[in-house]
Amino acid sequence: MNGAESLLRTALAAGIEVCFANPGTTEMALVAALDAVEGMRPVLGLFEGVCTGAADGYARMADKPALTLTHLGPGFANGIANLHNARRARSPVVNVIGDQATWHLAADAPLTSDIASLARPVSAWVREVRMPASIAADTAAAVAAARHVPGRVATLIVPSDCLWSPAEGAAQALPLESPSSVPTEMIRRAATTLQKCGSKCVLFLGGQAMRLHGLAAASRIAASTGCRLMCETFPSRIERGAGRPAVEKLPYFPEQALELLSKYEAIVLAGALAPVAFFGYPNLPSSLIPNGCSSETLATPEQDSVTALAALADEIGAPANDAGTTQLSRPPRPAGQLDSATVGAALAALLPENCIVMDEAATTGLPFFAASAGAPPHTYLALTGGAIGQGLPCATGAAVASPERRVIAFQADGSGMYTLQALWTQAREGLNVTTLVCNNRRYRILQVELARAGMTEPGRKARSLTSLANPEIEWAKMAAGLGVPAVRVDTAEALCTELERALAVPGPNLIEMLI
Ligand SMILES: Cc1ncc(C[n+]2csc(CCOP(=O)(O)OP(=O)(O)O)c2C)c(N)n1
Repeated sequence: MNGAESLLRTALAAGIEVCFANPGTTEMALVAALDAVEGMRPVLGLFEGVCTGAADGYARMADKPALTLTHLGPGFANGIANLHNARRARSPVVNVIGDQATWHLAADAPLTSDIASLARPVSAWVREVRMPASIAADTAAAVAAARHVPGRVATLIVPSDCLWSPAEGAAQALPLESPSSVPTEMIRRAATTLQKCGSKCVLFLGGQAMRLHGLAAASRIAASTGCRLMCETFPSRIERGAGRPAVEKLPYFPEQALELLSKYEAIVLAGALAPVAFFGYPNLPSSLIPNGCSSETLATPEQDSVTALAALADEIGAPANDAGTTQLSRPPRPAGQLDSATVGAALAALLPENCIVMDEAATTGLPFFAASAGAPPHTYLALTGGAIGQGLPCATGAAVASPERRVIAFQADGSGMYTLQALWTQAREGLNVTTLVCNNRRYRILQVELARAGMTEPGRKARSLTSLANPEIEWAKMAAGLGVPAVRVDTAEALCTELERALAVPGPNLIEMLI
C-alpha cells in the first residue's frame, strides 16, 4: 500500500465516505488510489470553492466530515472563502492538500508556495506530512481534530512523494470525545435568570441547541417561563416548521436588533456566542446586547447545550410535554409580480415536507423565514460567515449527504455567480436540488448600504459597482449549459406552477425568477 491508499483507508476507517475534489499533478497518487478504496466517493467540483462549500453543507447534514482534495497553495486558496463559512458554521471538514515532493520544494517550482500560511486562518488544525510512514497517523489525527466538538476545519498538507511511496498501512480512528458538560452552577444561574425575568428574557440558541432535542427542551423552558426563543441571524442549521417550536432570527441590521433586544432584561445564551453587529457603523456599538439587558451563558458552542437545556427545563420544573409547537399553516399561493414577499410566500406555500432549504437569497430572502414558520417540517441552513458564494456549493453537499431529501437552494444572483459551477456537479451526480435564483440584476444589499451611509443619489461609478444589469445575466441559459434543466419566470403564478413541477421530478433543476 502506498501513502495515498493509507490516507484514504484511514479516512474511511474513521467514517469518511466522500471526497469533494479538484486535483492536480501532486495528487495523482490519491486520484489513482480512489479506485482501490471501495466506499470512498469522489465528487468533482470545477472550482475549489465548490468543493469546500459542499464539504460544509455535507457536514451540516451528515454531522461528520468529508474530505476536500485541492491542489497546492493556489488550488486551496480558491476554496478559502467557503472554509471561512465552514469555520463559522463549526462544521467538521478535513482538507487534504497535495504539495510538491519533499525534495522538490527547494527548487521553488512555479506552483510552490507557503500552503500552511494559507491554511492557518481557516483551520483550527494544520499539519504537514513529513514521511510516508506517518501518513496514516497524521490522517487519523486530522479526522479527530475535525471532529473535535462541535466541529472544526482540519488541514493536512501532503507532499506528493509521501503519497506515491510505500506506507505502513491504515490507522484506526481515534476515539471521539464527547462535548464538555455544563457545570450545574451555570444551569442554576440561568434557571434563576429565566424565572426572574420570564417574558422579559430571550433564550438565544445556536449550534446543536437548534436541533430537535435542543429545541424541545428550549420549548419547554419557553412554555414554562414565557421567554422568547431566538437564534443567530445566520444559523448553521435549524430544524423548523409545523410541530416544532417557533424560533425567530435576530434581525441583521444592528439598529433593529438593538431595538428588539432593548425590550428585554436578560439574554441567556445556549450554544451561541453573544451576538455582535456584522459590521461597525458610525455611532453604533459592536455588541447587539443593549445596555440594561444582562447576558448570561448557559452553554458555549463547545459545551453540551442540549443536555444543559434539558437540565435547565427540569430545574425550573417545566412539564415534560409542554412543548408549544407550531401549527401547520402556509400562506396562500401568491399572485402578481415577483418581489421578496411573493417569492417568500410561493416557496412557503409549496415547501415540501422534510426538505432542506439553503438560504443565500440575501435581500430577496428576508420575508421567507417568517412566511415558512408554519410550513411542513424542514431544515434551514444559512450563510454563516458572510463570504458569499456559499449557497450553491452548500446545497450540493447537503444533497450528497441527504439523497432522500429535496434540497432547495434559495439563491441571490450576485452571490450565486461566485460558485455557479456547483450546478454542473449537481447535474453530474444527479442530485435532488431545486435552485431558485433571485435575479434582481443588482447587488441590492450594497445599494441599501450606500443609502444607509447617506448616499441616496450614488454617482455613475458607484452605481456601476452595484448593478449587474449590463450585460444581463441569463441564469436559465447558464444552468442549461451546465446540464441543469431550467426555466425563467416573471410572475408569482408562473413561479408556483414551475416550482410545483420542479419539485416533482428527481435530479437538479433551476428556476430563474426575474425580480
Ligand atoms: C466573498 C465576498 N465577496 C464580497 C462580499 C461583499 N458583498 C456582500 S453582499 C454582496 C452582493 C450581494 O448581491 P446579491 O447576492 O445579488 O444579493 P442582493 O443584495 O441583490 O439581494 C457583496 C458583493 C462578500 N460578502 N463576500
